[in-house]
Amino acid sequence: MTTSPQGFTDISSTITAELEALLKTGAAAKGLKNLYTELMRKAKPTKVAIRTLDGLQYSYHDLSAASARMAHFIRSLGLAPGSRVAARVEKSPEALMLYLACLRSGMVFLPLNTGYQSEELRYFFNDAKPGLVVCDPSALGWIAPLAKSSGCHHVETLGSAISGSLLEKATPFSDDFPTFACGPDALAAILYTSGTTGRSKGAMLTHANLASNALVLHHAWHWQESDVLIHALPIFHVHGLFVAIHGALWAGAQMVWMSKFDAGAVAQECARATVLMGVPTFYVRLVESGLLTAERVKTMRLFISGSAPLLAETHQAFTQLTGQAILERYGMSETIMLTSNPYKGNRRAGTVGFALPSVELRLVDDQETPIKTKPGQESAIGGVQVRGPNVFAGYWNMPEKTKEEFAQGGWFKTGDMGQFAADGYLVLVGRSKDLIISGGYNVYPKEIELLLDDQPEVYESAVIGLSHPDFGEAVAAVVVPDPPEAASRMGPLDEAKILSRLRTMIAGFKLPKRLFFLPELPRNAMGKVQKNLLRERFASTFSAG
Ligand code: MLC
Repeated sequence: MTTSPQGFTDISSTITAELEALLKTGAAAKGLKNLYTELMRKAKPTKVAIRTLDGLQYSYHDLSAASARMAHFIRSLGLAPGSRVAARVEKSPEALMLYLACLRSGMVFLPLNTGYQSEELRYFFNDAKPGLVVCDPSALGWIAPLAKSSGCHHVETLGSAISGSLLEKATPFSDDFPTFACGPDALAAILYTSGTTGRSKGAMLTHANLASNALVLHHAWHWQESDVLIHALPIFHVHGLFVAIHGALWAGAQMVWMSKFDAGAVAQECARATVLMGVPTFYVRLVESGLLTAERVKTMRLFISGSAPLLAETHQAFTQLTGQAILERYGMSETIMLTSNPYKGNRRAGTVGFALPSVELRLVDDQETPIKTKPGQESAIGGVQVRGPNVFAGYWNMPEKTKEEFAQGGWFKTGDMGQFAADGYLVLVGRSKDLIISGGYNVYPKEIELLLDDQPEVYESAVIGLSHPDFGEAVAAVVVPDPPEAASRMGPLDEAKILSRLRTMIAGFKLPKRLFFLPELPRNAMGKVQKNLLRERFASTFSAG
């Protein structure tokens, strides 16, 4: 079954016409030349684009001028369009300017989580071969040698307090830059996502992928120039970088910029903003804070949640407090946004709504045969597959992996299992991939198991996700010591010793929050570890406080 743009019927013809104009390259059509141009089309130069909590204001002219200077600087390094620019920098308006500079100059932006440690960065640098690496000044000492050993000759710094060599070196350049007409299929960004084998894959997103999704969301969520978005997400992932920032810029709207999520600060800004985007943890913490009331959020028109499942109880508690229903949507790095609950209709808890206009969505059975659904009847459960202008161009340097992830006819296999409710809402019911989503970050157990298995005290391990009141799921590991009989003697000291070693190897959000020692792992007749039994056994670890 393929869904129609149910829930979006009032805007789907406008979107179809605008998308056709945007994506066609013929002389008569507008034709997408560079995403940057589209993002700034509605920008009024003197309007404030970003306001920070320290009282700094950046106009649209400031974004354009600073990104022009950075674009000139990047080009002055001799980097050709298509070169990768890796950024492991703290969130700041200048970091956004760097992203815009990359778009304008035709570079491929490679944003990296600020929690990534040296072994993670070594892999990304060796795989993507960036022509320029930009990092926080405090990390230069260890990142520069890593970049150089991957063959990168240019390393600059960018600090969160308007500091760093990138800004110094870009300052002398002109604040006017002719945005490069790279065309719709040029790569705009590579986003690394871990995988079931433990090896990260770089999802390649084109200017057309990003522009088409921004256009669709602009209409689906009724963005207005008068909107004020509370931006409290990190800007190294699809959610904060593309969904949130593109939404605001495309509309010529304003962002209130927070370096990280803080329930008190967000609640305060709710008194004058209009839109908030967050992961479920944001909403759990906002509900817990007790700071939100209908009166406090009366200027707010839209609360959006994504990147992880929002519990129905959080959805309901939020509505009870504020009188507003959170709009849950569904997406991933490879596809940007796929579905959304309706803006005008019923935003139903526990569902991710309908396929967005231009996105085709189907469910398939184990044999990859599309599941047929009768109107008015709930469908069978199946693997979710998607197609559309938003679907990425493949994994960097991994043609075989890319082929595996697409079914015949260009359908991308999301790895999620879903079911259509009788009235067409999509409900996600599980994952076919072994994946944990903690506070909106994806963690692939295999990556952590490989590291654990390398530890001298460890014979083998199984990494699982356990229900967690704040993060939704939290990473935990069950470890069989070497020798297995030592399990009963292992205790908190061993746990701390192993975790402190892992802490230097992986970003903090991937670090298991608990280790359990067992003499053996439960296996089925085929020898496969039965993680469901481990999840059951340790289910109350975090929920019991
Ligand atoms: C931080 N920590 C986490 C964590 N975030 N642990 C597990 N899961 C997380 N998500 C750990 C840190 O390593 C640290 O450990 C401790 O918690 C406190 O760190 P912090 O920085 O103070 O945490 P906090 O500010 O509370 O951050 C929690 C959070 C943040 C939920 C606000 O993680 C966040 O902003 N998440 C959003 C992720 C996101 O943007 N995802 C979008 C992916 S795109 P220690 O041991 O050092 O104290 C995508 C597609 C789509 O999925 O559809 O959107």
